[in-house]
Amino acid sequence: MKASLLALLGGASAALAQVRGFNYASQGQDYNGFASQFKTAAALAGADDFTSARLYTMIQDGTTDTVIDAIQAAIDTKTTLLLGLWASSPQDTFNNELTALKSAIQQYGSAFADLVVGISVGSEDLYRISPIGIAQGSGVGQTPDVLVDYIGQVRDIIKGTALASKPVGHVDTWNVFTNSSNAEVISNCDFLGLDEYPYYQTADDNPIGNAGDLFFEAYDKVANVAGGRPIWVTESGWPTSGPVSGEAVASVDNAETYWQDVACELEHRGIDFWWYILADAGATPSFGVSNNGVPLYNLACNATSGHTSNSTSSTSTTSSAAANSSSTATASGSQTSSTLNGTATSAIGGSGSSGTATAAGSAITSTVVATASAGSTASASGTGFSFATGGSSGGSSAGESGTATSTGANAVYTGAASKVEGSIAGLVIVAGVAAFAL
Ligand SMILES: *[C@@H]1O[C@H](CO)[C@@H](O)[C@H](O)[C@H]1NC(C)=O
Ligand SMILES: *[C@@H]1O[C@H](CO)[C@@H](O)[C@H](O)[C@H]1NC(C)=O
Ligand SMILES: *[C@@H]1O[C@H](CO)[C@@H](O)[C@H](O)[C@H]1NC(C)=O
Ligand SMILES: *[C@@H]1O[C@H](CO)[C@@H](O)[C@H](O)[C@H]1NC(C)=O
Ligand SMILES: CC(=O)N[C@H]1CO[C@H](CO)[C@@H](O)[C@@H]1O
Repeated sequence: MKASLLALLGGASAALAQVRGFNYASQGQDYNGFASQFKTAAALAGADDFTSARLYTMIQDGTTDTVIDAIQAAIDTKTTLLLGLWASSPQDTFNNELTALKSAIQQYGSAFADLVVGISVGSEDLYRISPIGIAQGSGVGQTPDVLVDYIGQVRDIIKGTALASKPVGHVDTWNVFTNSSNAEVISNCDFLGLDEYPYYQTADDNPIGNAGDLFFEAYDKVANVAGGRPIWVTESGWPTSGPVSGEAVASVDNAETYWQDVACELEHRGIDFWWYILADAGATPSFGVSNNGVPLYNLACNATSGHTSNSTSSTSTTSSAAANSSSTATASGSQTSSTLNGTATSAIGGSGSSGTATAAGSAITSTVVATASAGSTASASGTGFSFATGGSSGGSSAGESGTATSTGANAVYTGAASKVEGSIAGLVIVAGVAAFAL
Protein backbone atom coordinates (compact mmCIF):
# COMPACT_ATOMS: atom_id res chain seq x y z
CA MET A 1 0.00 0.00 0.00
CA LYS A 2 1.28 3.46 -0.82
CA ALA A 3 2.35 5.69 2.04
CA SER A 4 -0.04 8.40 0.85
CA LEU A 5 -2.99 6.03 0.99
CA LEU A 6 -1.98 4.90 4.46
CA ALA A 7 -1.81 8.53 5.53
CA LEU A 8 -5.37 8.94 4.38
CA LEU A 9 -6.51 5.81 6.16
CA GLY A 10 -4.67 6.89 9.30
CA GLY A 11 -6.61 10.13 9.29
CA ALA A 12 -9.99 8.59 8.54
CA SER A 13 -10.01 6.89 11.88
CA ALA A 14 -13.71 7.24 12.49
CA ALA A 15 -14.47 4.82 9.68
CA LEU A 16 -11.83 2.24 10.56
CA ALA A 17 -11.22 0.17 13.64
CA GLN A 18 -8.36 1.58 15.63
CA VAL A 19 -5.67 -0.89 16.69
CA ARG A 20 -4.88 -0.93 20.40
CA GLY A 21 -2.80 -3.41 22.33
CA PHE A 22 0.30 -4.18 24.32
CA ASN A 23 3.91 -5.21 23.76
CA TYR A 24 4.79 -8.84 24.45
CA ALA A 25 8.28 -10.11 25.18
CA SER A 26 9.22 -13.57 23.94
CA GLN A 27 11.47 -14.60 26.83
CA GLY A 28 10.07 -17.48 28.86
CA GLN A 29 6.75 -17.53 26.97
CA ASP A 30 5.11 -20.50 25.31
CA TYR A 31 1.68 -20.99 23.72
CA ASN A 32 -0.13 -20.98 27.09
CA GLY A 33 1.74 -17.90 28.27
CA PHE A 34 0.88 -15.90 25.16
CA ALA A 35 -2.74 -17.11 24.98
CA SER A 36 -3.38 -16.29 28.61
CA GLN A 37 -1.89 -12.79 28.29
CA PHE A 38 -3.87 -12.07 25.10
CA LYS A 39 -7.10 -13.12 26.87
CA THR A 40 -6.23 -11.04 29.94
CA ALA A 41 -5.58 -7.95 27.79
CA ALA A 42 -8.83 -8.35 25.87
CA ALA A 43 -10.82 -8.64 29.11
CA LEU A 44 -8.98 -5.95 31.11
CA ALA A 45 -11.51 -3.89 33.05
CA GLY A 46 -11.83 -0.35 31.72
CA ALA A 47 -9.41 -0.81 28.81
CA ASP A 48 -11.52 -0.97 25.71
CA ASP A 49 -10.53 -3.51 23.05
CA PHE A 50 -6.81 -4.03 23.67
CA THR A 51 -6.72 -6.89 21.21
CA SER A 52 -3.44 -6.40 19.37
CA ALA A 53 0.02 -7.74 20.17
CA ARG A 54 3.35 -6.22 19.18
CA LEU A 55 6.13 -8.80 19.01
CA TYR A 56 9.90 -8.25 18.93
CA THR A 57 10.87 -11.49 17.23
CA MET A 58 9.44 -14.21 14.98
CA ILE A 59 11.42 -16.90 16.83
CA GLN A 60 10.10 -19.05 19.69
CA ASP A 61 12.24 -18.65 22.82
CA GLY A 62 14.70 -21.52 23.24
CA THR A 63 14.76 -22.48 19.55
CA THR A 64 16.97 -21.46 16.64
CA ASP A 65 14.35 -20.58 14.05
CA THR A 66 11.01 -22.13 15.05
CA VAL A 67 7.96 -19.86 14.67
CA ILE A 68 6.99 -18.08 17.89
CA ASP A 69 3.98 -19.64 19.66
CA ALA A 70 2.40 -16.18 19.82
CA ILE A 71 1.15 -16.71 16.25
CA GLN A 72 -0.99 -19.75 17.10
CA ALA A 73 -2.13 -18.03 20.33
CA ALA A 74 -3.12 -14.92 18.33
CA ILE A 75 -5.10 -17.01 15.84
CA ASP A 76 -6.93 -18.80 18.68
CA THR A 77 -7.74 -15.57 20.54
CA LYS A 78 -8.41 -13.34 17.49
CA THR A 79 -5.53 -11.04 18.44
CA THR A 80 -4.09 -8.85 15.70
CA LEU A 81 -0.32 -8.68 15.28
CA LEU A 82 2.40 -6.14 14.72
CA LEU A 83 5.16 -8.58 13.84
CA GLY A 84 8.77 -7.84 14.72
CA LEU A 85 12.04 -9.26 13.41
CA TRP A 86 15.03 -8.70 15.70
CA ALA A 87 17.54 -6.92 13.49
CA SER A 88 20.51 -6.02 15.74
CA SER A 89 22.39 -9.07 14.56
CA PRO A 90 24.56 -10.12 11.63
CA GLN A 91 23.04 -11.62 8.48
CA ASP A 92 23.42 -15.28 9.49
CA THR A 93 21.46 -14.66 12.72
CA PHE A 94 18.89 -12.43 10.99
CA ASN A 95 18.35 -15.33 8.54
CA ASN A 96 16.74 -17.24 11.44
CA GLU A 97 14.12 -14.47 11.74
CA LEU A 98 13.49 -14.72 7.99
CA THR A 99 13.18 -18.53 8.24
CA ALA A 100 10.61 -18.21 11.05
CA LEU A 101 8.67 -15.59 9.07
CA LYS A 102 8.58 -17.89 6.03
CA SER A 103 7.47 -20.83 8.21
CA ALA A 104 4.66 -18.75 9.72
CA ILE A 105 3.32 -17.90 6.27
CA GLN A 106 3.56 -21.54 5.14
CA GLN A 107 2.13 -23.04 8.32
CA TYR A 108 -0.73 -20.64 9.05
CA GLY A 109 -1.54 -18.98 5.71
CA SER A 110 -4.44 -16.55 5.64
CA ALA A 111 -5.59 -17.30 9.22
CA PHE A 112 -2.29 -15.67 10.20
CA ALA A 113 -2.09 -13.02 7.47
CA ASP A 114 -5.60 -11.71 8.22
CA LEU A 115 -4.40 -10.73 11.71
CA VAL A 116 -1.20 -8.97 10.65
CA VAL A 117 -1.33 -5.17 10.95
CA GLY A 118 2.28 -4.68 9.89
CA ILE A 119 5.83 -5.96 10.06
CA SER A 120 8.58 -4.10 11.90
CA VAL A 121 12.17 -4.78 10.91
CA GLY A 122 14.05 -4.04 14.10
CA SER A 123 13.31 -2.29 17.38
CA GLU A 124 15.32 0.71 18.62
CA ASP A 125 18.40 -0.52 16.72
CA LEU A 126 19.39 3.02 15.72
CA TYR A 127 18.81 4.36 19.24
CA ARG A 128 21.29 1.79 20.55
CA ILE A 129 24.08 3.05 18.22
CA SER A 130 23.32 6.74 18.97
CA PRO A 131 25.40 8.62 21.57
CA ILE A 132 22.52 8.52 24.10
CA GLY A 133 21.96 4.81 23.60
CA ILE A 134 25.68 4.10 23.95
CA ALA A 135 25.88 6.25 27.11
CA GLN A 136 22.96 4.25 28.57
CA GLY A 137 24.75 0.98 27.79
CA SER A 138 21.70 -0.14 25.82
CA GLY A 139 23.45 -2.94 23.95
CA VAL A 140 24.09 -3.98 20.36
CA GLY A 141 22.34 -1.94 17.68
CA GLN A 142 22.33 -1.80 13.92
CA THR A 143 23.40 0.71 11.27
CA PRO A 144 20.92 2.40 8.91
CA ASP A 145 22.39 0.81 5.75
CA VAL A 146 22.02 -2.73 7.13
CA LEU A 147 18.45 -1.99 8.30
CA VAL A 148 17.57 -0.79 4.80
CA ASP A 149 19.03 -4.03 3.41
CA TYR A 150 17.06 -6.14 5.93
CA ILE A 151 13.83 -4.25 5.11
CA GLY A 152 14.41 -5.15 1.46
CA GLN A 153 14.96 -8.81 2.39
CA VAL A 154 11.63 -8.90 4.26
CA ARG A 155 9.86 -7.29 1.29
CA ASP A 156 11.35 -9.99 -0.97
CA ILE A 157 10.16 -12.77 1.32
CA ILE A 158 6.55 -11.58 1.59
CA LYS A 159 6.28 -10.89 -2.15
CA GLY A 160 3.60 -13.14 -3.67
CA THR A 161 2.53 -14.50 -0.26
CA ALA A 162 -0.49 -13.88 1.96
CA LEU A 163 1.52 -11.09 3.63
CA ALA A 164 2.33 -9.30 0.35
CA SER A 165 0.13 -6.27 1.04
CA LYS A 166 1.23 -5.74 4.63
CA PRO A 167 3.10 -2.54 5.52
CA VAL A 168 6.78 -3.00 6.40
CA GLY A 169 8.43 -0.47 8.70
CA HIS A 170 10.79 0.13 11.59
CA VAL A 171 10.40 0.97 15.29
CA ASP A 172 12.66 3.49 16.99
CA THR A 173 12.80 6.55 19.28
CA TRP A 174 11.77 10.04 18.11
CA ASN A 175 15.29 11.50 18.07
CA VAL A 176 16.41 8.68 15.77
CA PHE A 177 13.77 9.59 13.19
CA THR A 178 14.66 13.30 13.30
CA ASN A 179 18.37 12.49 12.82
CA SER A 180 18.94 13.05 9.09
CA SER A 181 21.63 10.34 9.02
CA ASN A 182 18.75 7.86 9.32
CA ALA A 183 16.60 9.34 6.51
CA GLU A 184 17.21 6.34 4.26
CA VAL A 185 15.53 4.05 6.79
CA ILE A 186 12.41 6.27 6.83
CA SER A 187 12.20 6.39 3.05
CA ASN A 188 12.25 2.57 2.95
CA CYS A 189 9.39 2.25 5.47
CA ASP A 190 5.62 2.13 4.90
CA PHE A 191 5.03 3.13 8.53
CA LEU A 192 7.13 4.45 11.42
CA GLY A 193 6.81 2.85 14.86
CA LEU A 194 7.46 5.38 17.61
CA ASP A 195 8.74 4.41 21.07
CA GLU A 196 8.39 7.47 23.30
CA TYR A 197 8.79 7.75 27.09
CA PRO A 198 8.73 11.23 28.70
CA TYR A 199 9.72 9.41 31.93
CA TYR A 200 13.18 8.90 30.40
CA GLN A 201 13.48 12.43 28.94
CA THR A 202 15.69 13.64 31.78
CA ALA A 203 17.21 16.41 29.66
CA ASP A 204 13.74 17.99 29.40
CA ASP A 205 11.31 19.38 31.94
CA ASN A 206 9.60 16.01 32.54
CA PRO A 207 7.32 16.06 35.59
CA ILE A 208 4.04 14.24 35.05
CA GLY A 209 2.26 17.56 34.45
CA ASN A 210 4.37 18.07 31.32
CA ALA A 211 4.54 14.46 30.17
CA GLY A 212 1.57 14.52 27.79
CA ASP A 213 2.91 17.62 26.07
CA LEU A 214 6.41 16.10 25.74
CA PHE A 215 4.88 12.98 24.24
CA PHE A 216 2.85 14.80 21.58
CA GLU A 217 5.71 17.21 20.82
CA ALA A 218 7.87 14.18 20.00
CA TYR A 219 5.04 12.68 17.95
CA ASP A 220 4.75 15.90 15.94
CA LYS A 221 8.50 16.09 15.35
CA VAL A 222 8.38 12.60 13.86
CA ALA A 223 5.31 13.56 11.82
CA ASN A 224 7.35 16.40 10.32
CA VAL A 225 9.92 13.98 8.88
CA ALA A 226 7.57 11.09 8.10
CA GLY A 227 6.68 12.23 4.58
CA GLY A 228 3.04 11.30 5.10
CA ARG A 229 3.78 7.82 6.44
CA PRO A 230 1.53 6.75 9.29
CA ILE A 231 3.12 6.89 12.73
CA TRP A 232 2.10 4.13 15.08
CA VAL A 233 2.92 4.42 18.75
CA THR A 234 4.71 1.15 19.39
CA GLU A 235 5.74 1.80 23.00
CA SER A 236 4.85 4.25 25.71
CA GLY A 237 3.96 4.08 29.37
CA TRP A 238 4.65 5.48 32.81
CA PRO A 239 5.93 3.39 35.73
CA THR A 240 3.89 2.79 38.88
CA SER A 241 7.13 2.22 40.82
CA GLY A 242 10.83 2.78 40.29
CA PRO A 243 13.44 5.50 40.63
CA VAL A 244 12.89 9.21 40.09
CA SER A 245 14.01 10.05 36.53
CA GLY A 246 14.81 13.75 36.11
CA GLU A 247 11.60 15.33 37.38
CA ALA A 248 9.55 12.23 36.61
CA VAL A 249 8.18 10.40 39.64
CA ALA A 250 7.05 6.80 39.32
CA SER A 251 3.72 6.28 41.09
CA VAL A 252 0.30 4.74 40.58
CA ASP A 253 -1.33 8.21 40.51
CA ASN A 254 1.11 9.50 37.89
CA ALA A 255 0.72 6.35 35.77
CA GLU A 256 -3.05 6.91 35.85
CA THR A 257 -2.64 10.55 34.79
CA TYR A 258 -0.31 9.53 31.97
CA TRP A 259 -2.80 6.92 30.80
CA GLN A 260 -5.53 9.58 30.61
CA ASP A 261 -3.26 12.16 28.97
CA VAL A 262 -1.59 9.89 26.43
CA ALA A 263 -3.34 6.51 25.98
CA CYS A 264 -6.80 8.12 26.07
CA GLU A 265 -5.69 10.97 23.81
CA LEU A 266 -4.28 8.47 21.28
CA GLU A 267 -7.56 6.58 21.46
CA HIS A 268 -9.40 9.86 20.96
CA ARG A 269 -7.28 10.80 17.94
CA GLY A 270 -7.62 7.36 16.38
CA ILE A 271 -3.86 6.69 16.40
CA ASP A 272 -2.91 3.00 16.57
CA PHE A 273 -0.84 2.14 19.63
CA TRP A 274 0.71 -0.71 21.61
CA TRP A 275 1.22 0.23 25.26
CA TYR A 276 4.15 -0.79 27.43
CA ILE A 277 3.13 -3.04 29.15
CA LEU A 278 0.32 -5.37 30.29
CA ALA A 279 2.14 -6.73 33.35
CA ASP A 280 5.72 -6.76 34.66
CA ALA A 281 5.39 -7.26 38.43
CA GLY A 282 8.82 -7.13 40.06
CA ALA A 283 10.50 -5.08 37.31
CA THR A 284 12.28 -1.81 38.19
CA PRO A 285 10.94 0.54 37.02
CA SER A 286 7.62 -1.29 36.65
CA PHE A 287 5.44 -0.11 33.75
CA GLY A 288 2.74 -2.80 33.97
CA VAL A 289 -0.85 -1.56 34.00
CA SER A 290 -2.11 -4.73 35.68
CA ASN A 291 -1.20 -7.56 37.99
CA ASN A 292 -2.80 -11.02 37.71
CA GLY A 293 -5.41 -9.56 35.38
CA VAL A 294 -6.40 -6.77 37.76
CA PRO A 295 -5.76 -3.16 36.64
CA LEU A 296 -3.47 -1.20 38.99
CA TYR A 297 -5.45 1.98 38.28
CA ASN A 298 -8.54 3.10 36.43
CA LEU A 299 -8.05 2.35 32.72
CA ALA A 300 -11.39 3.78 31.61
CA CYS A 301 -10.91 6.91 29.54
CA ASN A 302 -12.73 10.02 30.68
CA ALA A 303 -15.61 10.81 28.38
CA THR A 304 -13.86 13.89 27.05
CA SER A 305 -10.19 13.83 26.11
CA GLY A 306 -7.09 13.32 28.18
CA HIS A 307 -6.60 17.04 28.70
CA THR A 308 -9.47 17.74 31.01
CA SER A 309 -7.96 19.52 33.97
CA ASN A 310 -8.46 23.25 34.52
CA SER A 311 -5.19 24.80 33.59
CA THR A 312 -4.11 28.37 33.18
CA SER A 313 -1.20 27.51 30.98
CA SER A 314 -1.48 27.34 27.25
CA THR A 315 -1.71 23.83 25.90
CA SER A 316 -1.34 22.97 22.29
CA THR A 317 -1.87 19.63 20.68
CA THR A 318 -1.08 19.20 17.06
CA SER A 319 -1.34 16.62 14.37
CA SER A 320 -0.37 16.87 10.77
CA ALA A 321 -0.62 14.91 7.60
CA ALA A 322 0.94 15.31 4.18
CA ALA A 323 -0.24 13.89 0.90
CA ASN A 324 1.18 13.32 -2.53
CA SER A 325 -0.31 14.34 -5.82
CA SER A 326 -4.01 13.55 -6.28
CA SER A 327 -4.46 12.44 -2.73
CA THR A 328 -5.99 13.82 0.42
CA ALA A 329 -4.39 14.59 3.74
CA THR A 330 -6.52 14.83 6.82
CA ALA A 331 -5.37 15.88 10.24
CA SER A 332 -7.64 16.25 13.17
CA GLY A 333 -7.41 16.90 16.83
CA SER A 334 -9.56 18.09 19.60
CA GLN A 335 -9.44 19.98 22.79
CA THR A 336 -12.40 19.65 25.06
CA SER A 337 -11.63 21.68 28.12
CA SER A 338 -13.05 25.16 28.10
CA THR A 339 -10.12 26.44 30.06
CA LEU A 340 -7.30 25.13 27.94
CA ASN A 341 -5.93 27.10 25.08
CA GLY A 342 -5.53 26.01 21.57
CA THR A 343 -5.70 22.92 19.48
CA ALA A 344 -3.78 23.40 16.31
CA THR A 345 -4.08 20.93 13.53
CA SER A 346 -2.79 21.23 10.06
CA ALA A 347 -2.98 19.33 6.84
CA ILE A 348 -0.68 20.00 3.92
CA GLY A 349 -1.45 18.73 0.48
CA GLY A 350 0.75 18.73 -2.58
CA SER A 351 -0.20 19.60 -6.13
CA GLY A 352 -3.54 18.18 -7.17
CA SER A 353 -4.37 17.26 -3.62
CA SER A 354 -6.57 18.51 -0.88
CA GLY A 355 -5.94 19.10 2.78
CA THR A 356 -8.47 19.10 5.54
CA ALA A 357 -7.94 20.07 9.13
CA THR A 358 -10.54 20.00 11.84
CA ALA A 359 -10.61 20.84 15.51
CA ALA A 360 -13.47 19.99 17.79
CA GLY A 361 -14.25 21.11 21.26
CA SER A 362 -14.77 24.30 23.13
CA ALA A 363 -11.30 25.65 23.78
CA ILE A 364 -10.91 29.40 24.18
CA THR A 365 -8.80 29.41 21.08
CA SER A 366 -8.46 26.59 18.65
CA THR A 367 -6.33 27.20 15.64
CA VAL A 368 -6.88 25.11 12.58
CA VAL A 369 -4.68 25.39 9.54
CA ALA A 370 -5.03 23.75 6.16
CA THR A 371 -2.60 24.47 3.36
CA ALA A 372 -2.72 23.22 -0.19
CA SER A 373 -0.55 24.01 -3.18
CA ALA A 374 -1.50 24.84 -6.76
CA GLY A 375 -4.51 23.16 -8.24
CA SER A 376 -5.69 21.97 -4.91
CA THR A 377 -8.16 22.59 -2.14
CA ALA A 378 -7.63 23.46 1.48
CA SER A 379 -10.34 23.49 4.05
CA ALA A 380 -10.20 24.17 7.73
CA SER A 381 -12.90 24.14 10.32
CA GLY A 382 -12.86 24.74 14.00
CA THR A 383 -14.44 26.56 16.86
CA GLY A 384 -11.80 29.26 17.20
CA PHE A 385 -9.51 30.69 14.58
CA SER A 386 -9.58 28.83 11.29
CA PHE A 387 -7.01 29.42 8.61
CA ALA A 388 -7.38 28.07 5.11
CA THR A 389 -4.66 28.80 2.62
CA GLY A 390 -5.24 27.73 -0.93
CA GLY A 391 -3.06 28.13 -3.93
CA SER A 392 0.45 29.19 -4.73
CA SER A 393 1.76 32.65 -4.02
CA GLY A 394 1.93 33.37 -7.74
CA GLY A 395 -1.64 34.52 -8.18
CA SER A 396 -5.12 33.29 -8.67
CA SER A 397 -4.41 30.14 -10.63
CA ALA A 398 -7.39 28.12 -11.63
CA GLY A 399 -8.71 25.40 -9.40
CA GLU A 400 -7.37 26.66 -6.13
CA SER A 401 -9.70 27.13 -3.26
CA GLY A 402 -9.65 27.53 0.45
CA THR A 403 -12.53 27.05 2.80
CA ALA A 404 -12.61 28.07 6.42
CA THR A 405 -15.49 27.33 8.72
CA SER A 406 -15.57 28.73 12.19
CA THR A 407 -18.56 28.24 14.42
CA GLY A 408 -16.97 30.00 17.36
CA ALA A 409 -15.12 33.12 16.54
CA ASN A 410 -12.99 34.03 13.62
CA ALA A 411 -12.12 32.85 10.16
CA VAL A 412 -9.11 34.03 8.23
CA TYR A 413 -8.38 33.28 4.60
CA THR A 414 -4.93 33.94 3.25
CA GLY A 415 -3.02 33.32 0.06
CA ALA A 416 -3.88 33.93 -3.55
CA ALA A 417 -6.84 31.72 -4.06
CA SER A 418 -9.31 32.00 -6.89
CA LYS A 419 -12.15 31.04 -4.66
CA VAL A 420 -12.59 31.38 -0.95
CA GLU A 421 -15.73 30.47 0.81
CA GLY A 422 -16.86 29.75 4.26
CA SER A 423 -19.56 30.07 6.83
CA ILE A 424 -18.52 32.00 9.87
CA ALA A 425 -19.79 33.75 12.90
CA GLY A 426 -17.42 36.51 13.85
CA LEU A 427 -14.55 38.33 12.28
CA VAL A 428 -13.73 37.71 8.63
CA ILE A 429 -10.33 38.59 7.26
CA VAL A 430 -9.38 38.02 3.67
CA ALA A 431 -5.77 38.64 2.81
CA GLY A 432 -4.14 38.41 -0.56
CA VAL A 433 -5.71 38.37 -4.00
CA ALA A 434 -8.96 36.53 -3.68
CA ALA A 435 -12.46 36.52 -5.00
CA PHE A 436 -14.65 35.22 -2.28
CA ALA A 437 -18.18 34.24 -1.58
CA LEU A 438 -19.63 33.58 1.81
C1 LIG B 1 22.60 10.02 13.94
O1 LIG B 1 22.47 8.78 13.27
C2 LIG B 1 23.69 8.14 12.95
C3 LIG B 1 23.34 6.88 12.17
O2 LIG B 1 22.38 6.10 12.84
C4 LIG B 1 24.47 7.84 14.22
O3 LIG B 1 25.70 7.26 13.90
C5 LIG B 1 24.69 9.14 14.98
O4 LIG B 1 25.36 8.87 16.19
C6 LIG B 1 23.37 9.80 15.25
N1 LIG B 1 23.58 11.09 15.91
C7 LIG B 1 22.93 11.44 17.03
C8 LIG B 1 23.26 12.80 17.57
O5 LIG B 1 22.12 10.73 17.58
C1 LIG C 1 -11.02 11.42 34.91
O1 LIG C 1 -12.31 11.41 35.50
C2 LIG C 1 -12.28 11.06 36.86
C3 LIG C 1 -13.70 10.94 37.34
O2 LIG C 1 -14.57 11.69 36.58
C4 LIG C 1 -11.53 12.14 37.66
O3 LIG C 1 -11.50 11.82 39.01
C5 LIG C 1 -10.11 12.19 37.12
O4 LIG C 1 -9.41 13.23 37.75
C6 LIG C 1 -10.11 12.40 35.62
N1 LIG C 1 -8.76 12.24 35.18
C7 LIG C 1 -8.16 13.17 34.45
C8 LIG C 1 -6.74 12.89 34.11
O5 LIG C 1 -8.70 14.19 34.08
C1 LIG D 1 -12.88 25.15 35.50
O1 LIG D 1 -12.97 26.32 34.70
C2 LIG D 1 -14.28 26.73 34.44
C3 LIG D 1 -14.24 27.87 33.44
O2 LIG D 1 -13.33 28.86 33.84
C4 LIG D 1 -14.93 27.11 35.78
O3 LIG D 1 -16.27 27.49 35.56
C5 LIG D 1 -14.92 25.91 36.70
O4 LIG D 1 -15.46 26.26 37.97
C6 LIG D 1 -13.50 25.37 36.86
N1 LIG D 1 -13.55 24.13 37.60
C7 LIG D 1 -12.69 23.86 38.57
C8 LIG D 1 -12.83 22.53 39.20
O5 LIG D 1 -11.81 24.63 38.90
C1 LIG E 1 -4.97 31.93 25.12
O1 LIG E 1 -4.56 32.40 23.85
C2 LIG E 1 -4.85 33.76 23.66
C3 LIG E 1 -4.54 34.08 22.21
O2 LIG E 1 -3.29 33.58 21.84
C4 LIG E 1 -4.06 34.59 24.66
O3 LIG E 1 -4.34 35.97 24.50
C5 LIG E 1 -4.42 34.17 26.06
O4 LIG E 1 -3.61 34.84 27.00
C6 LIG E 1 -4.23 32.66 26.24
N1 LIG E 1 -4.74 32.24 27.52
C7 LIG E 1 -4.08 31.42 28.32
C8 LIG E 1 -4.79 31.07 29.58
O5 LIG E 1 -2.99 30.94 28.03
C1 LIG F 1 5.10 8.66 -5.27
C2 LIG F 1 5.52 9.93 -4.64
O1 LIG F 1 5.42 11.02 -5.20
N1 LIG F 1 6.04 9.81 -3.40
C3 LIG F 1 6.46 10.97 -2.64
C4 LIG F 1 5.40 11.34 -1.62
O2 LIG F 1 5.84 12.38 -0.77
C5 LIG F 1 7.00 12.05 -0.05
C6 LIG F 1 7.26 13.19 0.92
O3 LIG F 1 7.02 14.43 0.34
C7 LIG F 1 8.13 11.80 -1.00
O4 LIG F 1 9.31 11.46 -0.30
C8 LIG F 1 7.76 10.66 -1.93
O5 LIG F 1 8.77 10.45 -2.87
